[in-house]
Amino acid sequence: MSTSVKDVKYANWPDTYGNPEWLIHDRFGLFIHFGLYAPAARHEWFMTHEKIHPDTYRKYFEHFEPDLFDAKEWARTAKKAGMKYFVITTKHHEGFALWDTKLSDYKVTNTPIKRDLLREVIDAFREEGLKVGLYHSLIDWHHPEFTIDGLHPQRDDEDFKLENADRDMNKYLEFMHGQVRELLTDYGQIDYLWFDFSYPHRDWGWSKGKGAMDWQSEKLEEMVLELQPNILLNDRFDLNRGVTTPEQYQPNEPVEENGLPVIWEACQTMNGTWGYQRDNLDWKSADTLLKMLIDTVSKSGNFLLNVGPNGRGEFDYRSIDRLEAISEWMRLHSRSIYGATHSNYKAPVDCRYTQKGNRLYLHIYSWPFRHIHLEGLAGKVNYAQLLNDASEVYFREFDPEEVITSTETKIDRKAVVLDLPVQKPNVE
Ligand code: FHN
Repeated sequence: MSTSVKDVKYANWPDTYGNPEWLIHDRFGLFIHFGLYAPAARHEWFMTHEKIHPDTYRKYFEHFEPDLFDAKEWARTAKKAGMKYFVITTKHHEGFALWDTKLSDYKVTNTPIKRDLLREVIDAFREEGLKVGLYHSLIDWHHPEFTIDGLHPQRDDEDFKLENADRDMNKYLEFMHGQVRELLTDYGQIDYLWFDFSYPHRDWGWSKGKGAMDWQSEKLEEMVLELQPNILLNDRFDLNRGVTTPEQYQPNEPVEENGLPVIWEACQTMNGTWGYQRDNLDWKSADTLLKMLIDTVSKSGNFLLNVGPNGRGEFDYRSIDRLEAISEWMRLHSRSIYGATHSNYKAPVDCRYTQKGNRLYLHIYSWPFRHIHLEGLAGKVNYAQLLNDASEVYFREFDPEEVITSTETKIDRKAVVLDLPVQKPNVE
């Protein structure tokens, strides 16, 4: 089933874009949201949601000193969890640059930490063999020429009109394109550029804000591909092509458009927020995150799992806990993820199939199983017995019409590996 990306036509991938083969093979990445919002510990939109005036917000700039920051530790943790690429916020909507930009004083090298943290992260993750992805916010709440729009709920329309009256968006665009140019010039090969975000965007139905024309997206894309011809791009600068990155969304089927597969990536949080939020109680379990990873790949997607490091520069213990559980499962079963995709077979209830070539991986989501009718492959199977007897069970492909009457399954070493879920309960 899984053929090389060169052999497949994708609905959202123009010939001028780089070859997305590594992305489609690697399947699992780390999203990192790190900025001035981290020490505030109330997630990355709190400046707007809590109506904080820029002058007040500046104290987070003046005191930004993630003293326990260790990019190598971040990279080791991501690699151990089985992640093959990462995407880090170079600048989020707050406008703060995590690198030593020459185009603004609102940058990490002007804070007490004084270091170019983006360079340390890129070097450390590249050293561990992960592909380099950069998130860059098109929106900028700090730049004096960025025209505020409906994304700033703390001001009503009259405020916007007053505030924007003397702003020149063309000056902001020169700045924004210039910072993108810096990122794609000064940090070696960048594998993936992740813009954020536009309204209206694809079919997500968001109805206000800026879109491709406002960003001069065609011109931006031309510059990006000139600087880094093999880079992969997402579609949030509203060109509706490139990696489709729906927001915390799990489709029911593999994502297609006009009968062609779409290259897509689910970006998901561990706890409902992207930036660090200390008091958040909405943490997903490792089991849930694993099932989301498997579910995404079973629908031919990638899974970009977010961590929001805290103000000291560390991954929160709750993030570490989940990444460690995922790393153990990936140690055993990453072959059912890397290079795998959806299957044309219909998985049994509460199971998922991922398939790689003629090898099918059955992921069992819930217990206890007594009998499952494995449509399209085997007949009635007593998985409980099988799982008890073997840590790995090979099933041969059966003609869909063939039904095995016995509870035993003819096993020969042909097509299918049954991988165990992360917890193998005692099945009586
Ligand atoms: O507003 C941002 C949000 O803070 C976060 O960065 C997510 C990540 O996909 N993108 C935007 C919301 O879609």
